Amino acid sequence: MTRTHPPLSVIGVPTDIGAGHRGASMGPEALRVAGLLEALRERGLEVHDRGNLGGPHNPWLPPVEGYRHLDAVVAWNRAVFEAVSAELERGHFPVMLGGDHCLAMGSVGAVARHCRKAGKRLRVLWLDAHADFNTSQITPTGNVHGMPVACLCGVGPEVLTTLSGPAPAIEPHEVKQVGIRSVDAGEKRLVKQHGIDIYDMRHIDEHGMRRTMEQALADMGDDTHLHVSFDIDFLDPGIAPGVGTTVPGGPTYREAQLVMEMIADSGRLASLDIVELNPAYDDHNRSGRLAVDLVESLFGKSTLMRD
Ligand code: HAR
Ligand code: MN
Ligand code: MN
Ligand code: MN
Repeated sequence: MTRTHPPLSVIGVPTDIGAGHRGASMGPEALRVAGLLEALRERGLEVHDRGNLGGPHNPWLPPVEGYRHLDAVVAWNRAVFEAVSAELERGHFPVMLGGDHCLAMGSVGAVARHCRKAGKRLRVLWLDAHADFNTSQITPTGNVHGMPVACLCGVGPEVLTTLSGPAPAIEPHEVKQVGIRSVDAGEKRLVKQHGIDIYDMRHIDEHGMRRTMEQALADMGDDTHLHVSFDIDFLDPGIAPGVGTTVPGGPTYREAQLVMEMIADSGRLASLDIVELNPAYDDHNRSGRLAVDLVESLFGKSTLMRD
């Protein structure tokens, strides 16, 4: 299947400011070293590497009122929001290279604001082991990478919930989560209360990945902007050890390939985060290379010609 994408703008976000382990700040370079840009160009895409954003260094402090490094998280996300907004404005497809998952507040915030202005529908597909729906009251760690989905839905500190404007960036029904297998006690109550569609590993075990992805990608139309937020810890740690927070029992290589292929076939993909790759935990950049392999499928690489 041949698909046309607008030019891609690749934006490095070299920070671990929201994480519980140091090292995700090296993620952007590991993805470049694994050949991400070349692989995308090989797909026939026009790819611009915008280099890396800058922001505060990680002071590695304990939580203050339930947040670690809140001011620095805000600074990084303002930079992400501005950069992604500028790329969407010029009609490009933004690709964030994380960096920890807190950056999705800036990227999804910018995408959501763009969709409202352009009259487009938004679908956020959150591929992750974690629901990332914690708040300062219920977080076991204070790490803000465990909070971006809540903040995007308007649940969180005002400095983060208003990044993209006064209203919540997204409505709960706009996000679908796949691969989830670690949700904290208080977080379980919150995701239920907000009605987040979570296709957890049990759902995948019972229905299979094909049916799961049909459900997660259902009801999109020509006017839908699909944003994929790909947390590398979505993948089973046996194939992707290079993350700070591994959770056993994730999707296999074949399941992950099918996820990417089905997203590509939807034809709606318009922005992407690749987050939480932590080279300090990796094995000779194995997880970085796997991410590149999967992203090739996400942009339509397949074994045979299909249509
Ligand atoms: N739920 C745990 C917490 O809030 C762990 C969150 C880990 N998050 C990520 N991103 N690695 O999904 O601390
Ligand atoms: Mn995450
Ligand atoms: Mn995760
Ligand atoms: Mn709506």
